[in-house]
Amino acid sequence: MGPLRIGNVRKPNETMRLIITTFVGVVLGFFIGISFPTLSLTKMNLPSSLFPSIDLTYIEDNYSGLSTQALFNAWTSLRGNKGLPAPSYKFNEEKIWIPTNPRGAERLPPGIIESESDFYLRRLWGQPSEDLTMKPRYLVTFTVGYAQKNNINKAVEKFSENFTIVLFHYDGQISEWDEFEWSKKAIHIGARRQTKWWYAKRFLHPDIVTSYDYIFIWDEDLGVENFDGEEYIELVRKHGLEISQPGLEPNSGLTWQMTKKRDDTEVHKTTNERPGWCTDAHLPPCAAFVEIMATVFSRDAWRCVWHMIQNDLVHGWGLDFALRKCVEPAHEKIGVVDAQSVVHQSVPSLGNQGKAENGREPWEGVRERCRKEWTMFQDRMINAEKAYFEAKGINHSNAMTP
Ligand SMILES: *[C@@H]1O[C@H](CO)[C@@H](O)[C@H](O)[C@H]1NC(C)=O
Ligand SMILES: *[C@@H]1O[C@H](CO)[C@@H](O)[C@H](O)[C@H]1NC(C)=O
Ligand SMILES: CC(=O)N[C@H]1CO[C@H](CO)[C@@H](O)[C@@H]1O
Repeated sequence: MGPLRIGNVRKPNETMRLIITTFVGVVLGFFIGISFPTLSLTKMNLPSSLFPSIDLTYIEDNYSGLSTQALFNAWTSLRGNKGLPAPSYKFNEEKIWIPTNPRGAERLPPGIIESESDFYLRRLWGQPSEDLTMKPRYLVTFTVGYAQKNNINKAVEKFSENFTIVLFHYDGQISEWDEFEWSKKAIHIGARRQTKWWYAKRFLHPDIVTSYDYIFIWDEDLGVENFDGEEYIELVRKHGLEISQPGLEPNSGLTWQMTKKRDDTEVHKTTNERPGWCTDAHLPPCAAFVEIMATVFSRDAWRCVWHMIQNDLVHGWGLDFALRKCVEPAHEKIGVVDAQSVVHQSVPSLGNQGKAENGREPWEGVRERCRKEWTMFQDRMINAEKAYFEAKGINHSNAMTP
């Protein structure tokens, strides 16, 4: 900037330059002003009265306005003020390579690696260590369409503050849910016309949900009048259930005897099916079996089940029969909680998000795909086991359980 020639007649482009320079100065000063206190106020313990006119709400609401430039400015001013040394690189001449680190992160010192995460919401300000006033220990997910909002609202009320609520939206309506107070604290994930298992595979990786003792992966059409989340967990713990579901109240035609609520027990792990349905009393559908509409997994069971979910088999049909491969002994660790029950209302929801083709109703195509996926899943499981036993040199027709 040249010296100002006050009184002189300036050429238009000089006037322009002066205006721009002034403007840039003002903007820069402003960003230093707003960035500096947020980044270093607490650290430096300066009285906040030094920054009397900073409106913190403004910063919060305009977070995206904190440009890289602003952060750079703040950093420079920090360095200037505190005499911080430049980041030291002198150790880096010796390269880090740690094969036991997570794949792809071998170049990092182990102390910096965070290989797990969670769904805890944090603040934009303050000390990170003070963000969380509590860490819910259980996770509940519902895959929802807005049409089922009242049902979901009732269901959410049955889960205390010890549960993190995640909604998977298959119909693109998300902000509408904010009419419910709880929705503002829930996590919302949206992708149109996707299923519960599609979401679960993509957003509930075991390393992401590892903070939770139990994970509920539920449909949207469950009636929960006789259900309470905390009491359910208590029973599941007491009876050592790694994979479970609430008993189904006998309303309409139940598919399986196993999942039917009983009145004389807290929990049951085995049942009598129709004659000829069970080759083995310890195997599905007589034991080691729950359905996939209202499933609850322990952390460890979910770590296994997640790996079994196929990316392309989105309906999850057949998964119920295979859950037992994830816990041992399955007939003791899979069960139905009778003392906490739900009603399966069988609302055709996502089914109606299908596509009408060749004169068929949308749900028909969906149903057909479900059946097809069931067969495909079974085939894949059989082939995978076969390949394993063959590779091991074991006669698999002896070794394999049906
Ligand atoms: C939440 O969990 C804590 C710790 O387990 C427990 O003391 C509290 O009673 C739970 N809250 C409710 C509403 O059950
Ligand atoms: C595997 O076992 C079955 C039944 O015991 C037997 O019939 C078959 O010959 C065996 N196959 C091989 C390759 O050993
Ligand atoms: C939400 C909010 O306060 N937004 C503000 C962000 O900054 C602009 C000015 O750049 C204001 O007009 C908005 O009100």
